[in-house]
Amino acid sequence: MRLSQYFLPLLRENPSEAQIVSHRLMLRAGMIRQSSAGIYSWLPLGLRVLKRVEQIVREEQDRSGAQEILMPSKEMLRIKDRHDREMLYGPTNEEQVTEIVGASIKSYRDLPKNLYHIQWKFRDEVRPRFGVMRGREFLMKDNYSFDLDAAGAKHSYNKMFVAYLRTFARMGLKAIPMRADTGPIGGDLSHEFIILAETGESEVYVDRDFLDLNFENPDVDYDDEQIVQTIVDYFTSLYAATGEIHKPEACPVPPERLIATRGIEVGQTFYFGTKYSVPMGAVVAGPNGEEVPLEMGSYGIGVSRLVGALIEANHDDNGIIWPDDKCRVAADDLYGKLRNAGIDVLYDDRDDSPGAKFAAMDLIGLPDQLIIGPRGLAAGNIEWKHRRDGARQDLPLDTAVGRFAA
Ligand code: 5CA
Repeated sequence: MRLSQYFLPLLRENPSEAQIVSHRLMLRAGMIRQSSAGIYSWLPLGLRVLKRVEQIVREEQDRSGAQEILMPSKEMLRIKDRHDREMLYGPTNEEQVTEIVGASIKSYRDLPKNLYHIQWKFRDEVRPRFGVMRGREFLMKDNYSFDLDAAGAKHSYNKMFVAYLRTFARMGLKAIPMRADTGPIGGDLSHEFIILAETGESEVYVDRDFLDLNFENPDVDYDDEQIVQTIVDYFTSLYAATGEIHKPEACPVPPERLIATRGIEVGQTFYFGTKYSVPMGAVVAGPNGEEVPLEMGSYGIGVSRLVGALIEANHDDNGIIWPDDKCRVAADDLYGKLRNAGIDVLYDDRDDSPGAKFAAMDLIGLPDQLIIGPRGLAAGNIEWKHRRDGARQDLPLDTAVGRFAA
């Protein structure tokens, strides 16, 4: 696309209504335009980003075994009935999906099931603010798991927990799962996935050691209950709680190890058992023919909020810096292959600028430098630089190992 033809209404000035950096940059970069309080139009650049975020969310849902559906969008809509009485649509789709599954699934043999949809929600928030972070209209992925018993429901919960870790890790975000209040949705087990950020709306308390955990994409066989449970245990072994449930007197972490800060909630998981299925009569025939109410959980991700959260985590004074992990994946892979081929490699995997890395490598003087950058990589190439004469040449990535394994 030629920029001369692209609809990209950039703003020169900082819009006065935008208090946080993501809101400012989304308006200035022509990604969104406000329509009314907490409601935005998504312009070409913003929509492109939103769709990519949505696609990552979708791929990880599908990978975990959840199946996509689409339910109607009217939620938290205050309407007046014919007698002028206030009416309120349910705030999420718990009831609707329980009705669908309850009416369609009759036997325990058809379980478990996990259905998700990605749909615009409307919530008449008291204080919409911070752009897409707290909107009145926002894009949410919500899904609902149905199991025969509590053990099955726990496995479904754990699978979603891991799918969330994978989803956020793929976006380069460190979203910490924290014990959370279940709020109006109810139930006894809930986690909020929260990215630490001073501008976040949630108050959080986290064991400092959490920051050292490895959040890289866990590779997982979702059917293996033990592996899934192990990953959940690893990420719940350290203390992390939201302000609503944190009690200083009951906190197991000594004060010097406890970080009190703020964060952006990008997802939440709930296990609520039979809270909806019993009153709605959503039952299946169990193995002995008896009626068993469905065990349920629900799980949400703020897809449009994630666009703001990504910018909060990836910007500098000049603007947005979209995360790009292609180079790191290629570099990790090449490093592994070179080592396997018995080649002695020093891999500069530090979070530094390219200039700083080139300078350090010249300083220490290793004879060959392999440089992986986004442009070359797109053409399948890396750059090979000789330290002695400074000569550089492109090398097809797939020939690199053979070239050095002489
Ligand atoms: N039914 C459950 C999960 S399916 C539910 O509604 N959960 S929720 O209320 O926690 O919302 C899920 C996610 O949507 C939140 O974690 C948050 O990331 C996002 N979200 C909630 N309210 C807003 C809002 N007003 N603006 C933008 N994103 C929001």
